[in-house]
Amino acid sequence: MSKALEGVRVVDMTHVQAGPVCTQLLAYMGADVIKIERPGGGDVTRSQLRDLPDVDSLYFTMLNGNKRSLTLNMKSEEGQEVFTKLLERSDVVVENFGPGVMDRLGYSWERIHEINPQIIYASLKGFGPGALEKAKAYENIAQATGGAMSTTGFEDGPPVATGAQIGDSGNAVHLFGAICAALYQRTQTGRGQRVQISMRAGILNLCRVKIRDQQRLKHGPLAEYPNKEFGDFVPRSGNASGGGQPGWAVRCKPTTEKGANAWIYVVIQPHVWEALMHKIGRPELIENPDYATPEARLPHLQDIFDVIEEWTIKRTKWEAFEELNSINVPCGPVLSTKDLIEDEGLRAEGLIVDVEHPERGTYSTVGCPFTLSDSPVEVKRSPLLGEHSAEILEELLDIQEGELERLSAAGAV
Ligand code: CAO
Repeated sequence: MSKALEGVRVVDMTHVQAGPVCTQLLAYMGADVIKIERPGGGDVTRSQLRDLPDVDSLYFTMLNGNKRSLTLNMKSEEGQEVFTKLLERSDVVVENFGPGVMDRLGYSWERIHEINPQIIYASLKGFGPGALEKAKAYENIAQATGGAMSTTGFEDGPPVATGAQIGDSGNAVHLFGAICAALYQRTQTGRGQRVQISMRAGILNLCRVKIRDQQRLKHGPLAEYPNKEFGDFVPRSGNASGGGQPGWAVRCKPTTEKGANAWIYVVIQPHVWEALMHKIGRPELIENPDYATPEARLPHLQDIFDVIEEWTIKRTKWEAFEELNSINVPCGPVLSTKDLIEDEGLRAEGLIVDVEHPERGTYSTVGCPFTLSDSPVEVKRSPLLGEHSAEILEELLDIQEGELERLSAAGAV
């Protein structure tokens, strides 16, 4: 069966997390992704946070599946010759270097566009034009500057970064969507174009409801927030739901000694109120004027979730989930990373996948988060450093005999 992006060649200049996750999605969709890496060490994540000595780290392997690796010294003349030829024969080039790196290498957008007017040149930076333009960025810097950290955590505690890598992997998804849109437009115009995203822009997009609430503040306190007092900015609101239906995390019966994740998140939709109160054995609250309508409940949400917790604490999170789900109450157990990696259902869904690696043996990775009925994903291992150098040079660049040795001797590959 064909793949959605079959025939699309991607020159992957990305490193660390944000860029590689984007190009991994392109590869999952069938694009031929050629990862360009510095000879010797390659992507810095190959050797970061290693769990096993001398083999590519999980940090690297889980972000670079389904790609081919070509080592190329971009600071050598020969390396640049090869790179230019690659650009001529490719559809997309993606990079997430620090500000100005591509220009310093001699590959500005103008030059890339001149080399191949059909190529799509996608860049991810920390920040867009303006005061922060020249600053480098990592995940939590993006969360700090895009509105996520100031709105995450509890009112009386410090700003908190989420465990979900919304700045890196989250923005990889934004960039993936933008590249696909540019590829589609090219089918109509025949032209490539420049695609740019900043990590902060992506976080801001994900903080849309907080910017909504910032504007609502002008008209009074945010009634659905658990906070008692409001200043002139959106406060941290713990586990309150960001949507129109109130929700909260409540404790359950621990099944392990520590019970750190013995919690369930419960949302109270107006039409499940009655069934929920019957279920937890508090039918007298159904018609109580302090609780009977969604508006009446808003100032009492903490009391209501305390009452619900009196019920959940006597059940494990899965028992509570089953019972609440049986009456259509939206809820979800708080699952640990251990819960997730051991979840047989996630494996059956193709979301946790085991992959064979020649140096580290079997490792588990996260599969493609979406499915296309005409483009099945086969998750493959990440490449070893320079594993496909010879193959790519011979196949794509028609190099002559002896050329590979010359490039290698010059330190270019
Ligand atoms: N051959 C030769 N040199 C190469 C090369 C190759 N194949 N690939 C990269 N390099 C060089 C670049 O030319 C550059 O050198 P100069 O600084 O001399 O121009 C250098 O390696 C990379 O520079 P950098 O600024 O990208 O790297 P850094 O480690 O100092 O910073 C990071 C890393 C992530 C902070 C920065 O790349 C960045 O801000 N990127 C944009 C935002 C981003 O993606 N952050 C997410 C990271 S995931 O948490």
